[in-house]
Amino acid sequence: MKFKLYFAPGACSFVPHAMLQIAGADFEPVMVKLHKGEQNSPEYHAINPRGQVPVLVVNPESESPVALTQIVAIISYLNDVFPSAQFLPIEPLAKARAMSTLAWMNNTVHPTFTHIFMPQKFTDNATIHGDLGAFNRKLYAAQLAELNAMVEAKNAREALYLLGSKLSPIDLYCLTLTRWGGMAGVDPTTHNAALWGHIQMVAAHPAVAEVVARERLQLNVYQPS
Ligand SMILES: N[C@@H](CCC(=O)N[C@@H](CS)C(=O)NCC(=O)O)C(=O)O
Repeated sequence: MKFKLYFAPGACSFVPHAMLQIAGADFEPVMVKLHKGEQNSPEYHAINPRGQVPVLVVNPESESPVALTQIVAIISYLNDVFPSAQFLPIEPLAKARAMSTLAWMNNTVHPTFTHIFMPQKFTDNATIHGDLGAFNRKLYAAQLAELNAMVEAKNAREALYLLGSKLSPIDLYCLTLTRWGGMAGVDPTTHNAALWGHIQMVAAHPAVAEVVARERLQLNVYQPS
């Protein structure tokens, strides 16, 4: 089976990008330059009318390729298609708990950052963009602290990854959200030490390191103001 993944460097699409690499999937990564607005072009809207990454195209060379959007759905699909990667637990309750964390990351933490990075998506009143950013920076810092506590708890259990011995999409999403923290004013080296240590370990996984290099990511993007 072949795939095409539309991704943007450093965006949430990192999660499926790394999963495809870890699984050894036959896929073509296609870069979308969000800063140039490529996601709003008619060509890209023909692929995803919502103008966002990621999009996973299944069987892109076939007569009926299927474009799948939404990270949580893509994660669930890749978990089913690549069972040997053991991305998610098999036991129903453990799997549901993993999905619960992923849903929270995707529907709460991720949009909190969007309020900081793209306030224009939430109000066209530019005079309140600063306030929106400031308020959501505080929320985001608290959410990263929650992730840090999750990592501390898994360290106390002496587990390698957040779900145990296997690298999961939760660890990958942690990497993305922690990087974004740098842009939101949270220095990962002085806050959330456990989380910072964890994402460096995740980034050193050979398949993840390949994707970090392909997307040319720097893990710490914090710049003091
Ligand atoms: N809920 C969506 C969120 C996707 C999303 O927010 N993508 C961002 C990048 S992290 C994007 O494409 N932003 C460009 C835009 O909205 O213009 C998902 O899970 O796929």
